[in-house]
Amino acid sequence: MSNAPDIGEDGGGNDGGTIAYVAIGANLGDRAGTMREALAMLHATDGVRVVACSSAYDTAPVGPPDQPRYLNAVAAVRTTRSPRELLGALLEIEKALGRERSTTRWTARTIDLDLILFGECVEGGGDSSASESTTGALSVPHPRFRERAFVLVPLAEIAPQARDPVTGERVESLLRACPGRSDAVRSGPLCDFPLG
Ligand code: A4P
Ligand code: MG
Repeated sequence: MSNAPDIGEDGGGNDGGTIAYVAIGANLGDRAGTMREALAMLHATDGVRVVACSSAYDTAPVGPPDQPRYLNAVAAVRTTRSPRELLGALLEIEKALGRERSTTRWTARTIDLDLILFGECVEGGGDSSASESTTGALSVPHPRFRERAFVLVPLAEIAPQARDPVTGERVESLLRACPGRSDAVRSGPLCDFPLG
């Protein structure tokens, strides 16, 4: 079951914060356990509250072959932090949970936290497929989220009406156009603490 309170369609906050969406993925170790720890750490971050979380979905890896299947989910957070500060917090949580980066892209990982949408913010290649990911510079919206079923399926569960500020498309419409959307298998609830 998802836990999806009323999140404003415009991505703005109704109490001074901004709604942002964070994709959570793992395909090494105790996938669900590490993802739950990441969620709890996100919720405990100054200026960040998890307000909704999708179910976890079991998904086929996109990228190099011969890596385990992923568990994926998306959390909605309300935050008073800037996009860069939020990304910094995500990177800190990944590090604390033992994420090791490979020089090869899209390889197996214990935890991956990607900033998908930050209100209506468009920054740094959010509208291109550039190779910004290796530079560490912020790109929001995440440049590949429109083609990733492992992001759009859980995102559509909690925020079908959220809008991509680059294309103006709603998440539910991006999902309808996304190949592989029916391959994500819902595996159960993820968040194990009360939200809001
Ligand atoms: N960075 C810049 N903007 C952002 C942003 N909006 N969110 C920088 C997150 N990071 C951002 O990240 C590399 C650098 O991007 C960071 O230093 C950060 O400062 P990374 O986590 O090492 O890169 P990545 O996750 O391997 O690649 P990418 O391009 O962020 O993610 P993708 O495209 O989502 O691919 N298959 C399944 N089934 N499920 C998955 O979750 N994930 C990937 C990652 C591949 N295949 C997958 C899955
Ligand atoms: Mg990442």
